[in-house]
Amino acid sequence: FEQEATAAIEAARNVADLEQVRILFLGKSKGRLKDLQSELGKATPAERPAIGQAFNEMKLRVTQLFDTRVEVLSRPESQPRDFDVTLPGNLPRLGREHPITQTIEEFKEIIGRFGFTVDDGPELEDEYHNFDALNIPKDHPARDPLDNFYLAAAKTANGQPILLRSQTSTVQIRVMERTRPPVRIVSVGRVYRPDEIDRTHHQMFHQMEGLMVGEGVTMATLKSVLKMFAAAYLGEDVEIRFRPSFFPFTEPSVEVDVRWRDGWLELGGAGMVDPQVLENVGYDPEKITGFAFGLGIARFCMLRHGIDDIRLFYENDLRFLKQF
Ligand code: FA5
Repeated sequence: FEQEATAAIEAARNVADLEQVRILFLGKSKGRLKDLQSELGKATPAERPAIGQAFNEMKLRVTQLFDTRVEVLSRPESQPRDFDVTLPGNLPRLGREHPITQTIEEFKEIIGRFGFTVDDGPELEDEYHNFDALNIPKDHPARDPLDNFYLAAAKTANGQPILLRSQTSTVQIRVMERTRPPVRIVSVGRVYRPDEIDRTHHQMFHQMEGLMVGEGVTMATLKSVLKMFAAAYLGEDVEIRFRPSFFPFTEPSVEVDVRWRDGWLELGGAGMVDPQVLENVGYDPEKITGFAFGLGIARFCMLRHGIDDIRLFYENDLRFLKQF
């Protein structure tokens, strides 16, 4: 019995097999040990003590071996594997940064080389920072509720309307309010306009605002900074041009175009900070001058990668995003 029980216990490969062995050999009602025990009754009274002792010792060895095997086969490393460890694994699919985010990071890096640091302002703005301080008159069409996302229910503590900022130029004001010249910053972020959506327009888009204020800052400084910036991003042979334009917060004002394939593409607006704006933030326009620019981020990214529809950036189709 002992030999057979020992062999069966050692042959069991898992806890379930072992349980079958237990029922067969050690089972309380029908197990073979039970049968053996009843055989003991046939021994003569003189034989009984020795046989009984031998039986008990044997029973102890078998049950101890059984307990040890149960413990070993219950360990995690002994559990059966239901997969083939030799098969190649499935690599987790890695995400990546959105192309707009990649462009923003690259912009910050490039413009940083020209000594510009990165600053920030809120996306929810009051009318003062979005319009008044930027010299945009009360009756200017840019303030039209149909051209802006005003919040219907909220006002500032002093009763001003609040809107989703329509341009990053708001950050010019916020930065100048809290710092003294010289200033050399950029700010990149989302702006919102209820424009008609088409291949080059969306209702939420990204702008990079630049502001440089100090002694002796001129249009020539502006043009060389923009030219160096565009060349670093789009390539050395890039051409840019200024077209006369108008913004209430710059004088003179220009539109910045870049030459692309057969034509010119508008990248943003720029100009010399209007003396009135400098006064609004407590700077002395007699002593210092400054330039500012506001560029559409997606336009650059579209140029470089030959993307013809701005909507692709905001639809988040993975087949598009995976290409960057
Ligand atoms: C402005 O927003 C001015 N704040 C720019 C500026 C800054 C001028 C500093 C002077 C000094 P404008 O509305 O033209 O200007 O927008 C600037 C750029 O943002 C555009 O050239 C274009 O590249 C981008 N843009 C404008 N509207 C949209 C839109 N709906 N979707 C995507 N990009 C847009």
